[in-house]
Amino acid sequence: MTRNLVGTVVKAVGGVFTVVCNGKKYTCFSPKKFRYQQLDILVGDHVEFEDLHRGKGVVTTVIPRKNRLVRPEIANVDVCFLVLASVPEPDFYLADKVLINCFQENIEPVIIVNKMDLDTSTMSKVMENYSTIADIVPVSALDQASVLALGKYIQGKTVCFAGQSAVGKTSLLNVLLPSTNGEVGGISQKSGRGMHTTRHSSLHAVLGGYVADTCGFSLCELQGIRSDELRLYLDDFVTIARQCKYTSCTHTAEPDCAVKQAVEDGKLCKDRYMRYLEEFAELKEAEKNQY
Ligand SMILES: Nc1nc2c(ncn2[C@@H]2O[C@H](COP(=O)(O)OP(=O)(O)O)[C@@H](O)[C@H]2O)c(=O)[nH]1
Ligand SMILES: [Mg+2]
Ligand SMILES: [Zn+2]
Repeated sequence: MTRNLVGTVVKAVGGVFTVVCNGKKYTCFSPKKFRYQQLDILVGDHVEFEDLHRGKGVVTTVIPRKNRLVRPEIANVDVCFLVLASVPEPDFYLADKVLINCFQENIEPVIIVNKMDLDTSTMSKVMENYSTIADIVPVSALDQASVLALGKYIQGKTVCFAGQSAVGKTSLLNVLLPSTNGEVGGISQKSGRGMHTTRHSSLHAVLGGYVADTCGFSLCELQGIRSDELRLYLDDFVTIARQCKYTSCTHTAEPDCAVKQAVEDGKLCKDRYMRYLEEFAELKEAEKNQY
């Protein structure tokens, strides 16, 4: 007699899926019909599976996904830890892109300001730019307690990291997962081991939720957003824009623009608005070159 269970795929290697259900790991296989239907099973998928015996199972259903990241391939990401630091200096253009993508993918962004042991001025700069858009949490990878306080965002969720190289993503992950050995400083500790350099991303059970061990590269690039839609993905702009004279105001050349007014009144970060203008112009330019 078999029964069906529901679990989360935490690892996928060559058609073998590790599925966690009630804290227990099952080794599951994809049924043949999935292959014919070209149905993928991804890390992060919530699946129904038939519990066979001795911890083995066969997946019967992939529950509809909330979202799907491409690099790494992970489904159902709830939260993105966008890591910024004093060194390297924050790339706010990149941070804007991550925030826009999070908004589009229905992922809650949490901004982590790392390396607080080195500098505190970055924190105020980040607050100026983003305090109305996301929670901002100061941490240091050298201070375990500060990192473990991120647990409130992890509990019951699937989390991935994003951010520039060398801000400390791997270091923070290593504090969360003392058992895994990542690649601190960008130097692969696995390098020189041969051909199999492809990294399969996995989810790790941490503080009552799951954390991906590969950062969300695809969140760092804007894809398929038109210049005149960009304004719709900036949460703080959207609220203010209700007072613009034109409902489709792009906050560039239109008269009676509430967003421009908010910048003048010091209610919206000027730097953020200037970056918006640049990003808008960049998308516009790219659209011109398409035709
Ligand atoms: N002082 C200090 N150094 C840090 C901190 N977090 C990371 N680092 C250092 O910053 C460098 C890059 O860290 P890494 O985790 O590889 O960054 P990643 O590229 O974002 O994964 C390494 O030399 C780390 O030791 C921190 O909180 N404080
Ligand atoms: Mg790293
Ligand atoms: Zn406007």
